[in-house]
Amino acid sequence: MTERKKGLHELYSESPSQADEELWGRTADPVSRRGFVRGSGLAAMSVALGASIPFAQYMPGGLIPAALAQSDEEFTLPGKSGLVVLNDRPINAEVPAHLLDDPVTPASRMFVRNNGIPPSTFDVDPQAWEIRVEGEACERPQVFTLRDLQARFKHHTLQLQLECGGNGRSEFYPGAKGNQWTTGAIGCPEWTGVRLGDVLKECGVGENAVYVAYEGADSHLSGDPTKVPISRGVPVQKALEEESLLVWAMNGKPLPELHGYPVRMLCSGWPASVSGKWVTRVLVRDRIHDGAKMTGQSYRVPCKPVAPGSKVSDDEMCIIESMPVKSLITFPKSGVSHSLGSKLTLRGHAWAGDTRVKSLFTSIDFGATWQKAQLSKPKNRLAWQHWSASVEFPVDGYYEVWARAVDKHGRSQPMVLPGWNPRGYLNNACHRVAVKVTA
Ligand SMILES: Nc1nc2c(c(=O)[nH]1)N[C@H]1C(S)=C(S)[C@@H](COP(=O)(O)O)O[C@H]1N2
Ligand SMILES: [Mo]
Repeated sequence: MTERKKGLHELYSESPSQADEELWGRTADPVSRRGFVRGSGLAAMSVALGASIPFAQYMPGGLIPAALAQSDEEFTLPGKSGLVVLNDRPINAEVPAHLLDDPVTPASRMFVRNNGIPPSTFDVDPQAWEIRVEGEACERPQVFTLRDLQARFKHHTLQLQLECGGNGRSEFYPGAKGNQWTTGAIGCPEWTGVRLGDVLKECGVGENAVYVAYEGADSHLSGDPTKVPISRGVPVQKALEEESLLVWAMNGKPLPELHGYPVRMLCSGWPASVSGKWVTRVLVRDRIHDGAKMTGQSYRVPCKPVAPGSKVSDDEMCIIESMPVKSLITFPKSGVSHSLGSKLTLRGHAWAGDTRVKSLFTSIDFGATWQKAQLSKPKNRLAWQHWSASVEFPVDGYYEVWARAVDKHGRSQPMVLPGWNPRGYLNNACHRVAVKVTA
């Protein structure tokens, strides 16, 4: 089962049009590489899906039907349930969309992304954990224990989204190396900690301050102690935002080991790689931070759009800042059967990097028409928003429900893949689920 699904993704990532032809015998437009399902290909696809496709004339080619695209495979990590493992060294696991239905993501449903080997923190004294705040632009370098942070600064609890910059990578063509995230490297738990800004101000942010970066206690995959797995940061203005925190709790409990116990940084709305786990140092830099995975092609996209497959030199790559607008359909689970004549409730979440989602639309005809959904306000800035809708289907058959969010500035999720980039970041294409409507 698992093998077949992986095979399908591989087939499509190598060549979507060829995959279409091999699987369904349909031909795609050789210029745009996008065709529409027709003829015997349509019949073959309907057989595989077990239903006819009423809106087939709008169904783009080169797209794995959602009914076949999503995996059910389960993997167990301590404290996790239902996560799909993408790699076990380092541990990386994502969450199937239907398991992200909770308004506040429980720790058991939070994706895990490690660039190195997590430190063994099971028997550390959390209160005595030390964080050094220093750097060229830090006026009064200091060491704080977690106990100091908790005693000296005001506590804040906020619901904040965390999304890996590479979430959605598996869909890019040509493909990019790295964890083949589908849609599940996102979560929005509630975090408790102190404002990073309060701590920084206590240490004096010099006029020459440019960036604030973290270092963590994890070690490099090679085992070489002189190498750092990851050390990233954000411009000072982002670090000083009210929602940028140093947190010790997730949903009212101590941070789980895999999520950075006992203290992590949290700068929500930007690639989650800026939210350092197991933080040991906070650096106030007088330049753009140049730590591991800040330079070269890491967490960068071409400054100007490029053709898929292009080679882009390092000096033409720009650091990713805010994540783009995006949404998930968390109910129903892809592949459900629904009886004709009754309404189907849909729901999910939407988020927009460091801005807000203005509206959310759903479609049951591959984006030919869209209906506006109900959308909640975020619990606080940088929390995801919940949406719900109810749809009726005209006849029985195979449908895909698509969701499309639009942010405050009018920027929409694309229906096809957004700007190709060498490392496969920022895929915010519409999420879709398969629904089989039975008479
Ligand atoms: N110290 C440290 N912090 C880190 C990482 C890491 O490997 N080491 N990975 C980053 C990346 S790329 C992501 S996507 C998030 C993942 O956070 P999570 O595992 O809590 O979901 O942590 C970030 N912080
Ligand atoms: Mo990430």
